[in-house]
Amino acid sequence: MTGKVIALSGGVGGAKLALGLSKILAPDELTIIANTGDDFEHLGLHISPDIDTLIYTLASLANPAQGWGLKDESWHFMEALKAADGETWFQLGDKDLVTHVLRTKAMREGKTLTEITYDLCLRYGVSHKILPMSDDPVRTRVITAEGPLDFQHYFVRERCAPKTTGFEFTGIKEAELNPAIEQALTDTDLSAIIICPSNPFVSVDPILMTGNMRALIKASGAPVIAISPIVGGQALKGPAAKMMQELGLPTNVSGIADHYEGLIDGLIIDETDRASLQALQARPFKVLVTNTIMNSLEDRIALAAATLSFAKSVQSSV
Ligand code: FO1
Repeated sequence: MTGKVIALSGGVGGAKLALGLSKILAPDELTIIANTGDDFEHLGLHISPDIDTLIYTLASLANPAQGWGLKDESWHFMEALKAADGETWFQLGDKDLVTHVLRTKAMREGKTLTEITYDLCLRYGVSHKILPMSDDPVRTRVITAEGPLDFQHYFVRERCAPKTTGFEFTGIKEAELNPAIEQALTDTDLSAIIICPSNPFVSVDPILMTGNMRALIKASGAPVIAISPIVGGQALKGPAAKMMQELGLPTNVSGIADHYEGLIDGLIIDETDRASLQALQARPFKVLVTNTIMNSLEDRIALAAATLSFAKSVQSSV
């Protein structure tokens, strides 16, 4: 692919595709935009789970079983915290803790999240650009039948059990889009915008809702390609399918198509959902059916390559 590529990503699922893209594209050809709505303050530390998942994944340091946190981790801090009757519902490994301590210290010294993310990328040897959607705080809250819950309280502490009735993104109206994102979106060499297979409601929407992100995407003229995070009516990871069901939306690829219609030029669905292809062909975007399940590194690279060539074919037919 010639030209530059932007990928919008949440945590684990999105990071898998971002890794595949990073194996094909040079550092100056790929910009990854990270959701920061999952960020929170915990035990006095600023935690940015999606940024860290992206850094650790691209550095090949992520815990392969969880997808988040570091591999070969030790848990002495959590054991000591438990013995001290501290809050242990959110697991912070000893090595991972260093990232949160460094970020929190740098924030207190007045550095922006963008600068801190750049420094962390250098520290972990990640040369592709990871940009937080904003340097201003945005906090996702899941509105549930039991009341609103901060995202990590809903996701980790309550294990996504409460019924979802909606979402709110505290600070989103005031948050300024990261200026480096605006620069990337107005680059005349931009050739594709990829929406990774992340949760559309709590990972991708906060990015799309920040500042003039949607208008900049439209104005860029670059093909926008989304990869469905729903395969065979199930989310590969996380609560996307449960949320769709509880919100009364179709829990399948057509629900994803509804969500992104008007924004995307192409949708990639898994082979499992091939039967949905005919119905989707009536939509105002192109559809590619391929394997989207990314178990191995080869799967991630193959989906990244298929996404880039699909973007190219979508662009040339516009
Ligand atoms: N996810 C969990 O399910 N349980 C945890 O205890 C947990 C700890 C954690 C610590 C650091 C970090 O960067 C991520 C962590 N995650 C944990 C993942 C995170 O909550 C979610 O994957 C994302 O917010 C959703 O994209």
